Amino acid sequence: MATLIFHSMAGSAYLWTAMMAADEKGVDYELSDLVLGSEAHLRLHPFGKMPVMQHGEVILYETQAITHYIDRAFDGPPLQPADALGQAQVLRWISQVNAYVFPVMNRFMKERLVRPAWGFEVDEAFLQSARDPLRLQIRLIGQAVADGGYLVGDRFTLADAFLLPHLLFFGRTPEGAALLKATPPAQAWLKMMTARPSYVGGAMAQAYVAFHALTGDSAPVWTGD
Ligand SMILES: N[C@@H](CCC(=O)N[C@@H](CS)C(=O)NCC(=O)O)C(=O)O
Repeated sequence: MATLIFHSMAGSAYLWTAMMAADEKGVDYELSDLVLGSEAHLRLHPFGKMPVMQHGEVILYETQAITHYIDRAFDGPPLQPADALGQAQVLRWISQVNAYVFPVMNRFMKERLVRPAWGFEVDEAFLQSARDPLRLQIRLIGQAVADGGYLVGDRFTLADAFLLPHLLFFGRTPEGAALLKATPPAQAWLKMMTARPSYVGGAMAQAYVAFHALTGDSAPVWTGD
């Protein structure tokens, strides 16, 4: 049995963040598929979200808590700086991704690519209202990674693992591709992140390639090369 069990559906962006943290740390894990909203799911996560992490007797939900635990409980490269400001900047980015990036980028990508592919109506008003926040977000990301290459400092941290799934899939939309093209540091960050062993061959990379078959979009397919 693997050291960690992630209870989740395989296509969860937050699961991929947790898996990336475990891969970066060198901790093995397995996926235990859950049925969204089932009794078993709600026993593990009272708010019905995913992923939930299990480590022996320890059960944790909320990806920030899960990844922090993985970083602190196991040997391996630290995934957060030790100094107060560096750690605060990682926390600030995780909060920024959870509060602002995820709700806008993820929904934009779904409205723009997934809903039309499934034949559902698209919320054009949302797409319009998201344009300015998205421009701001890409500008802030570009500024953050311009110096050290990573969101915080010059090495991979949990902040990068939180942002990656959202920027990666947003980059498949025409608007995301255009914003990335206009923001070379953000594009360079994506290229670097998708070359990491913790991405290549992992669940996020597989979902990313499979996504092309669903949406047929023409954005570049990051496979780590
Ligand atoms: N605050 C949660 C958010 C997790 C979350 O929203 N996960 C999504 C999948 S990426 C989910 O559970 N979606 C199912 C739903 O909202 O019904 C965390 O950090 O773990």
